[in-house]
Amino acid sequence: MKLIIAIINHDDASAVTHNLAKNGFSSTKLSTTGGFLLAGNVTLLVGVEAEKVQRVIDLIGECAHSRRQMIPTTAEMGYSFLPSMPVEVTVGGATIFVVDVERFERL
Ligand code: 2BA
Repeated sequence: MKLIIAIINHDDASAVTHNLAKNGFSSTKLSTTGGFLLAGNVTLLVGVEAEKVQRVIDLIGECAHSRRQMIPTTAEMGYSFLPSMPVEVTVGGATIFVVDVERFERL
């Protein structure tokens, strides 16, 4: 068994969890915060048999879209700080980790 940990955009979370449920996959949704943008995102936990991992990743990919986001930065000029200059970053549709599950119990 594998555990899929998928970090997705908050705005895509409902569509992704609905798509998973519609196709028979359970998921748990956690409210998380990205360490770089410090913006809210969503982390999904999905436990599945190894042979279904790619199917789950495909279902997530159908609903999780990448976005371009402007973030403020502050440029330093020796003795003072310039006003913040926005920089654009691309936030991926989903960041996915797949890890082995040593033991799974439902009590
Ligand atoms: P954040 O950490 O808020 O990062 C949001 C986006 O900012 C990233 O999108 C990336 O485009 C950019 N970014 C992140 N760190 C950067 C840096 N040091 N320098 C320049 N740009 C940077 P994604 O890569 O698609 O990541 C989306 C979210 O997925 C991240 O939100 C974080 O919550 C999670 N994530 C990404 N890689 C991870 C990793 N290796 N481990 C754990 N979580 C990760």
